[in-house]
Amino acid sequence: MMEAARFFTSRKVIRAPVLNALGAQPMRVVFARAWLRARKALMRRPDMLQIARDVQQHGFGTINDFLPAAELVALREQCGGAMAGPDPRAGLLQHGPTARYGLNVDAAADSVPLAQAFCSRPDLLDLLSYLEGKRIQPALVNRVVERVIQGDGPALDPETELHSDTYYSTHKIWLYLTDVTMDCAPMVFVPDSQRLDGRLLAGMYRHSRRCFTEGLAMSRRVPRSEVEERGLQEKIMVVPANTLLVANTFGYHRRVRGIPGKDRLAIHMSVRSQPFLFWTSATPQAM
Ligand SMILES: O=C(O)CCC(=O)C(=O)O
Ligand SMILES: [Fe+2]
Repeated sequence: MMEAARFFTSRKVIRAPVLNALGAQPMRVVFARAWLRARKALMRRPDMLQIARDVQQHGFGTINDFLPAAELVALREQCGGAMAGPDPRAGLLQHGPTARYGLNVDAAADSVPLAQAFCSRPDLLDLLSYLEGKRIQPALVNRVVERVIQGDGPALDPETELHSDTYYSTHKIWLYLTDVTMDCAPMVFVPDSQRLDGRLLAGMYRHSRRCFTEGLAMSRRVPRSEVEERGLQEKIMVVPANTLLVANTFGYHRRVRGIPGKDRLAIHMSVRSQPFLFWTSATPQAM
């Protein structure tokens, strides 16, 4: 019973070597995907149907010129101002030399009301709900103004390593407020890497077994050989400001190492729900 309960958690890997040896991890991957499909079949289709299809088929989708130009300018000014300091309420995640600030749009609604309004758009919540196959409550979405600043030095930014966030489909949205050039560490996504096949499942199996012996709690790092063997190729998300990017971060992704001092600014929404339930948990922890 205990063992079965562990199978159905949102933990990245089950801490039970026997279960892992028996292939519990690839089994969870297959079950979680099948269950997501079944839930989605019960959902109303979202208004943003084309990008929903792109994410379903290729693991990601983009929309250029998402907002009217004047709205983008106002949003960028407000968010840029709040992050310039940055606002002391912004949380800092230091990834090696890279500083990632996230200002919660609800906690800082007084300084970034436009960002809060953006994150409350019903069309975006409907899109997230459809992709997750369950009604996503706004309070359970991690909604931040995100500034990623490139630092100096030899340390590794772990997010520059190709990885898959967890063992089930999980979705993130960015609206880039500034142009994303090579210098400011664009995201890289491997189209179609979210599809299930034998090589992916074998990689998940090996990772789950190593996790226990090597004490790894991290998202699975994906070897280059796995990308090549699957016939896949990276796509670098160099995109102009005002691009909306939606990704299933079960798919392989990373960010490029940029030039020290360069940064990018975005509004970011993410959700990490319980894969086997019809509802989301109250822990919007989603790296
Ligand atoms: O900085 C990025 O674009 C991607 C970071 C990442 O790996 C993630 O958000 O899951
Ligand atoms: Fe990630």
